[in-house]
Amino acid sequence: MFTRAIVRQPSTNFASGLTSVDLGPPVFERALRQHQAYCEALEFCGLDLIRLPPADKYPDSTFVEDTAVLTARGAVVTRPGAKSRLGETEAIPPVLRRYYDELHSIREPGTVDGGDVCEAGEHFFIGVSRRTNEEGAKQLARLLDSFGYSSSLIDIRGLSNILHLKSGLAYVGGKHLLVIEALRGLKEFCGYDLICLNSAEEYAANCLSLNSRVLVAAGFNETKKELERLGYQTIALDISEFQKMDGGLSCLSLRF
Ligand code: CIR
Repeated sequence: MFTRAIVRQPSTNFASGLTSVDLGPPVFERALRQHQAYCEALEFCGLDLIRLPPADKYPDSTFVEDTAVLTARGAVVTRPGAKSRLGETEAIPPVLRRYYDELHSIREPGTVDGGDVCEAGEHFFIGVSRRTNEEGAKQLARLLDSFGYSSSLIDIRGLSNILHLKSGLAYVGGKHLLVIEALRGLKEFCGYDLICLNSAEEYAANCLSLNSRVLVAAGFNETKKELERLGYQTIALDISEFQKMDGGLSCLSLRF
């Protein structure tokens, strides 16, 4: 059960952030409206929001998920893999100290983006990606182990179509994992029930399970219908402007 989420409104220079997709520049006013609707959906799911001020110095800082890994038993401040994003973590410890007795952190030369970390109950999948290096992934695995969680590393460096592990994988509840085709055959997912996305809906893999609801990107109706068929209550949210900057639903908050 989540009770809180950290969010950060996009800064005015949000369009100068990093992106690898070719969907055109985001429209700032629309991004603000979409962010507001996202925040309202989190509140509807029972979360109290902690709002960090927008930071012009860091155009990607609205993707606050990448700055920490928060669990019920411990918190880890990450070390994002993109140089332009390293300073984003400075805003995190002052907030987390209110809720966690001890904060851990990823140390140089390790790098971890929170978007590469997929919690599935007592187990965590950690992506080794263009952002999260092996050293960072191993540091995180050791910290999770010290909290009493198991983890497995999944190397996605060979997949050019996803930035982070959670761009292609989501845990939605029970034994259900939503996966893109390229990840479905992995031995690490043995014992889970896989919901495989159709190729036109792969962006919808980054959905967000929050208490009794699943947030799904709007416009991906097959995925939404499949989740509903399996008994999940969904909320569709338009996040087109964040998609243009390589982001998805999970990236916009840190839930705990
Ligand atoms: C970046 O490239 O770092 C941002 N434009 C997008 C980060 C998305 N974050 C996430 O998936 N957790």
